[in-house]
Amino acid sequence: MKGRFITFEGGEGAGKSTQIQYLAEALRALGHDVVMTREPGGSPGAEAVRHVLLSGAAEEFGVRMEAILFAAARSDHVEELIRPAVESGKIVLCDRFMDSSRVYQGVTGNLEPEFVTALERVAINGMVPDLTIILDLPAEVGLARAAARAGSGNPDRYEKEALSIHEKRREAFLEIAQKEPERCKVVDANQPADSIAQTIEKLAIEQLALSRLPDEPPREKRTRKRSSAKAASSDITAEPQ
Ligand code: Z5A
Repeated sequence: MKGRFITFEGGEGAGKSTQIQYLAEALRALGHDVVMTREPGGSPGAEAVRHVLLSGAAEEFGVRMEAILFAAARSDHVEELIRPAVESGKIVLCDRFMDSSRVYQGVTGNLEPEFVTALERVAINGMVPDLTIILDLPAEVGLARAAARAGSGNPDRYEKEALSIHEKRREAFLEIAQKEPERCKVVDANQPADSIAQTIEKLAIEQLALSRLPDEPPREKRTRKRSSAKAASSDITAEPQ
């Protein structure tokens, strides 16, 4: 069976990492094989690029350069980790993905939409999430959570930006959800973590059921079909000898 790909999006401190942990636990309890990952990063190549991006080392070269680096990291992550995991039947939970590029580099980075779309197409190479959870809360609440987080140290490249920019990102995520309501579900993140977790678990289970692949035909039927249609080579590849 093909697995599933679920992404979590939202502003800083929205609770993405916390909620991924909750959902992973819930899905594992149902017997699913779950992989948790994040962007930028998630594969060795992408993790190498992560530091360059979050330290601010690439900032002086401009947002176009940063966007290309995010896309390079995403391409490696997709091909090395996400696609193989989903194809082998696992459920991949990813902390940020393509919508973060649309919002951070596209909307608040002021990059032309055509450029962002072209990078996205190359980077994801068809790997569109089955479900995207958008954790929504006022930017100041998220920033306060991120600042209060134990051991968070200095704010990173993005955390240090003005509140108005963070609010613009919040609006941009909500706009994506409005345009793609099938894929994107907005969850109020200004609640206790365990009630948010319950909402997400329900959403994820519903969405997985909706997109469940049809059951494979019974084994004896497939065998009969193969022997009666020797000329059809695609049938032969359907089952190992
Ligand atoms: N970026 C980009 O520009 N373009 C891209 O394409 C991609 C990313 C992929 C990645 O940073 C940065 O890269 C990001 C955008 C940019 N900007 N920044 N900064 P990151 O990975 O270091 O950080 P993040 O993705 O923003 O996540 P975060 O700040 O670590 O937050 P979070 O994962 O959403 O939240 P959390 O760690 O689960 O929770 C934060 C704190 O709040 C923590 O102490 C929790 O215990 C607490 N918490 C969680 N839930 C609750 C509730 N419900 N109530 C109260 N407290 C809570």
